[in-house]
Amino acid sequence: MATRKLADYAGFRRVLDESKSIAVLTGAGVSAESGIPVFRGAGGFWRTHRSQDLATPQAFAANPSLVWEFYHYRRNIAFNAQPNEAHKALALYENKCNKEGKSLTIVTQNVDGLHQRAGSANVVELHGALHKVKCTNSKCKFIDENYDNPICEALRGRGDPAEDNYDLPLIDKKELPSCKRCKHLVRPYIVWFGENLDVKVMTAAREAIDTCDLCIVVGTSSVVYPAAMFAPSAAERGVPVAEFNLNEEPADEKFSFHFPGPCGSTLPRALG
Ligand code: BJW
Ligand code: ZN
Repeated sequence: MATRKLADYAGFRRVLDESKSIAVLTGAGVSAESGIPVFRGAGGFWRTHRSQDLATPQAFAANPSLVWEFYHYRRNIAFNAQPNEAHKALALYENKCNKEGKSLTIVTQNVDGLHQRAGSANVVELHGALHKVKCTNSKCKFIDENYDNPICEALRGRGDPAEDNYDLPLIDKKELPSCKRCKHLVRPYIVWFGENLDVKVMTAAREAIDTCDLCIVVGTSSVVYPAAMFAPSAAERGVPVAEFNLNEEPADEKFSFHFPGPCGSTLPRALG
């Protein structure tokens, strides 16, 4: 990448002003300044488990009690978190786009709902949402919204990795969250590793990426597919890609702009 494009706010501004259709791909880093742990690196552990080892259908089948404890912890953090300056800057900019007849779509890998709570309306949630559950009964599969905290009594006081409660007995399936319709066990409505993304969601995301004339990538390590291929595919078509990440180096050398640093500071400056 040419160094002139490092933190080139004026150059980015010119491209931004000319763009008509903006796709914004976000990852855990956009919510880090709201106090939500990222997945990889130091923040990516819950107790002794790597987060990505618990976010699998195999982990849930083997130990639904443990996985629900992990998600109770994650729900508690997300429900109590507040949108930060990066979420707010994106919501404000979407509003500006709407007034000017431009479009802005956020394609997020996050499941915390903070973009919507900041005021963004056009959001595609690639990996599901913490406030939703899905019935595990293959004849039912009912998807429901649920903001209860805790989601069931048996999870009360559980899940905090800072507390010395690692050795509590497992919660019986009958006491874990159950389906409103058929009473079977429900699971978090989250796309776990090895699971396919929802077809409609994937179509909406591809549409945003394939039609954009500017792609903005915020706070993602760009290692999890299919999201990891979105920005590179836009760059392949010659669309400028601007990355905002704590990392000094861009995730892909084809990206046009790189803004290193906390996106709660860099993004409002770039979009303001
Ligand atoms: C800041 C900051 C600040 C910090 N400011 N920046 C092709 C090739 C190889 C493998 C595969 C492939 N296709 C599919 C796979 C398998 C797998 C995969 O990609 N594996 C890779 C790890 C290799 N993908 C899947 O299984 C997906 N399914 C699928 O593709 O189905 C078809 C298929 C299956 C199997 C084989 C082939 C095809 C599903 C992926 C589902 C991911 N789910 C999770 C968990 C749910 C969320 C939850 O429980 O809460 O989603 S995993 C986890 O990673 C989570 C995240 O959304 C996702 C991405 O992480 P993200 O957002 O990038 O976070 P981090 O922590 O990695 O990075 C944070 C970044 O922010 C860092 O860069 C920091 O520097 C930065 N940062 N603070 C700015 N303040
Ligand atoms: Zn059901």
